[in-house]
Amino acid sequence: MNTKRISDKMEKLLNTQMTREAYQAQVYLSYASWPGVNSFSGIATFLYGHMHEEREHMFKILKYINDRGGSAKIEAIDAAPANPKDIGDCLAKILKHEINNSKEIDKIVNLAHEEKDWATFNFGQYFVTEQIEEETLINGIIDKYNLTSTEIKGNTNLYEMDKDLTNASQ
Ligand code: OFO
Repeated sequence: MNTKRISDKMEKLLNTQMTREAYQAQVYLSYASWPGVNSFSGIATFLYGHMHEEREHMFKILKYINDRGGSAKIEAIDAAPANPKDIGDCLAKILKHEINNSKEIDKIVNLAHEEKDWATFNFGQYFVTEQIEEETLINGIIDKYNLTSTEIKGNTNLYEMDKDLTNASQ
């Protein structure tokens, strides 16, 4: 019996987002490995944590598609971008990835609203909230980074910030 409870269009959009979450994880993985080999182990730990979070998002969407009678398709993931120039560039690029991702999440919520697919609309709210948290978190870290790297000469404060991030919330 066909028990599919999402439209074909929604199934396609969710599948695209599932692969995008896998890509987000690739971005964090690559950006975490880079400070890791450059002695910023706190920043690396923080970014590895986010890599795991993005993978959980990917799995959450996979499960939702299948639970609604659709079919999750595992597709190729784009390669992670090139290494950033420095920590500031790394953080700025992460924020940009998150903002772009938020726009993609909005497409799901918009379509769900248009189709009166309230189950997916409700499902999408988790990601809307998550994106608000992530953008705010990264923005806050960028503010700290700007303070530490421009207000005081030398890397003492950058070192302190790196230690801070080891225990920062994900
Ligand atoms: Fe940036 O968290 Fe996934 O969606």
